[in-house]
Amino acid sequence: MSTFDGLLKESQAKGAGFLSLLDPDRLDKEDLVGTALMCQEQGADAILFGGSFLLCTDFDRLVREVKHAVEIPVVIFPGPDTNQISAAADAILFLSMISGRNPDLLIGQQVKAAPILKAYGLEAISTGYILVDSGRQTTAEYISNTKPVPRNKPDIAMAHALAAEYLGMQCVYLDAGSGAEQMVPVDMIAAVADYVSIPIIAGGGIRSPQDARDRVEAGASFVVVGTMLEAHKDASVVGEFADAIHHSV
Ligand code: 1GP
Repeated sequence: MSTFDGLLKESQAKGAGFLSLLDPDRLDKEDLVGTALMCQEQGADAILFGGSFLLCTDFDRLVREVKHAVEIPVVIFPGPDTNQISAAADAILFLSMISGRNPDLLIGQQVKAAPILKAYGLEAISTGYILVDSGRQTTAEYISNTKPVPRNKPDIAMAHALAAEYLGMQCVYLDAGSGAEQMVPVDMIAAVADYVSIPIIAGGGIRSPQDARDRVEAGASFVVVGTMLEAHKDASVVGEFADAIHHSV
C-alpha cells in the first residue's frame, strides 16, 4: 500500500489524520528526533518534515535520523526548490502552488524534482497547494512571490480545488502559512469540501485542539500542526491535538 493510501485509511478510520510538521530550522537538532518520537507516541499519523524556507544545510541527514527513529511515515513538505528531497523519506508532498501564478512553482521546480524522485524511488503525493491570506504576510507568500487567495472568497478556493481535482491531483492543501495570524476560515474549508471529492489538508496558524477539530468538522481529512508543537514541546498538548483531530474515536 502506498504511503498516501495508508494515510487515507488512517484518516477514514479515525475521522481525520494528524500530520505533525517539524521544521528543522525551528528545532534544535537534538530535539528533532525526540519531538518526532513524542508526536508518534501522542498519536500523530505522520511526520511532515520541511518548511517554505530553510537555512539548514543537512536536510537529508536530519530526515534519515527522524526516519530511523519513528515508525509512522515521514513525508517531506518541500520548499520552493529541490533542496528538500531525501531518499530516506517515505513520500513527498509533490506540491504545485496552484493559488499563485508563478510558473516556477506551478511546474518549473516539479520538472527538476521529478527525475530525482524517480531515481530515489520516493512516492510523490500530487498536491494542489492553495495559500490563503492570513492577515499578514507569511514566509510562504514572500518566498513564493505569489498572492494568496483572499480569506473572504471561498468561491475562488473552490474553483482552484476543483481544477486540482480535474488535473488529477490526489489532494488539496489549504494553508494559511506557518505561524499564520488567522487560520483558513472554517467556511472556506466547508465550501471546498462540499465542492470537490479529493481529500483536504488544512493547516497554518492552528493554535488549539478546538481549532483543529473545527477544521475536521468542516471537512478536512488531514490537519497540519507545526508551530504549536514546537512552542510547547509538551506531550499532553500534542495528545490533545491528536484526540481533537481523531474525532470519531
Ligand atoms: C504551514 O500548515 C503548516 O505550512 C503549519 O502551520 O506552523 O502555523 O502550525 P503552523
